[in-house]
Amino acid sequence: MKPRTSTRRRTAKKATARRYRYAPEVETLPREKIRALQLRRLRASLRNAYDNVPFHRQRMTAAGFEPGDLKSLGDLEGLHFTLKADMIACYPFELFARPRTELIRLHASSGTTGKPTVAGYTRKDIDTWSDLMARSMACAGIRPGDVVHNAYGYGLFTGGLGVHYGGERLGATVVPMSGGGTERQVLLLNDFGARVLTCTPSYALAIAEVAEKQGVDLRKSKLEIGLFGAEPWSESMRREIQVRMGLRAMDLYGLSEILGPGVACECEEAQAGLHGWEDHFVFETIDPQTGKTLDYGETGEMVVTTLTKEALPMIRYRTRDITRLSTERCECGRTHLRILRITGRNDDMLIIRGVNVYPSQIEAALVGLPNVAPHYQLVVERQGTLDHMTIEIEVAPEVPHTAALHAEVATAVRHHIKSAVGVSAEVLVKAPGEIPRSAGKAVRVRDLRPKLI
Ligand code: DLL
Repeated sequence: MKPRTSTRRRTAKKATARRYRYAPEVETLPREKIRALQLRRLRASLRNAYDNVPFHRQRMTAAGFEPGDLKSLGDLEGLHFTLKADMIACYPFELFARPRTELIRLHASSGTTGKPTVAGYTRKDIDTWSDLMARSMACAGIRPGDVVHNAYGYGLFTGGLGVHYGGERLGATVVPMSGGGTERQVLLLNDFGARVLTCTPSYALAIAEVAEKQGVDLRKSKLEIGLFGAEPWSESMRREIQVRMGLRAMDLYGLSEILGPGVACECEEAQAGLHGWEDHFVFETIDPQTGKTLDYGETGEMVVTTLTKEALPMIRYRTRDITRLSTERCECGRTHLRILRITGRNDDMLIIRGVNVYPSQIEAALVGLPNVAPHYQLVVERQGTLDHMTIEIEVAPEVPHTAALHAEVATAVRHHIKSAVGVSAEVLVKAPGEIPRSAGKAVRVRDLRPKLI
């Protein structure tokens, strides 16, 4: 039996409310139209890079290529990669395609050693970024009128200001908290009635922990959505945060060399992979050893080309991020491909007795184990000719701290890691609070191996 008209109308209204989109036409563009748009925009973007950035012009000329030669998206494969090392060699402004006076903002990546990579934005770039962040936030379930508690760091890091401008563009009420001062974060999260928390997943856990210590039950607060990213995190971590905070933890991706946050975002309907906004970027995966382009579905290093950036057009930027791309239909109706969960960065891969392992694999196996808190660090040392790993963990605060229990937990974790990840590691159990907490990107690895010069 058909539902009565009023019920039907109500159901339709509910579906439309659920399917709220920031840019509905473009988010659901048929794939052949996306590709046609990409080709048009790629021509203009290559032209911008060729005409205005000597680095790109020299590389294209060396490959016997001129932007007018581009016939299909496949031709991109013949073009040069841009590496982080190229950005550093061109420090600070040599990759910019616009004079400095046309830039209204600079950001820079932290960079653990030496010089940072610098990103510049024209007014139009900031406008595009705000739109893409607003689109990403809506995709994750955030709505105009929501209170967004933004605990990403404000400053040279793109997280704080990126989410801030996107939230304002969407019509949300943004609380510019930045990272740190965790007790105060808990207080204002509650008092301002935030529906949304934005920060790194590791900082979300630190906030949850402080709230629990203060006797504040965030599961009873108005929080419903967490928009987390800027560092690799696992499905186990997602479950842990969701249970502890009583919200849906959504994944947000981006990098400063390409834009900042808002390059890709998960949708609330599927929560299964990040929709990469293909009207502004071309995504590829390559074999990191050979540089050969891989098919969709194959695991490799993601490479991104910008289509609309004015100040910093980027050609085939090697992100170092390891993932798979999927063009399978998504139940949300969006047609843009999905970047599956990023397992880690090329540079973070450890080789322990011949076994390749990413910190996020250890995290996936560790988080959620009985009596173990979701905080960890991996310490890597050289013992003779072999690399040796110690996993530092904490026991959960509510369990009794006896030497016997610590020994029991260490043995259980060692066995579990060996069977789940395939590596032998020592396990060092620490007391609650002993593993450093971070207000931004967590430091997961302490590498004590001698540096090769
Ligand atoms: O982390 C931009 C950002 C801010 C993204 C806030 C999401 C939220 P960078 O500091 O340049 O930019 O670092 C970029 O962080 O290449 C990845 O290795 C990692 N990363 C970012 N998002 C994710 C994610 C910002 N969702 C680098 N999952 C990237 C895994 C991520 N890794």
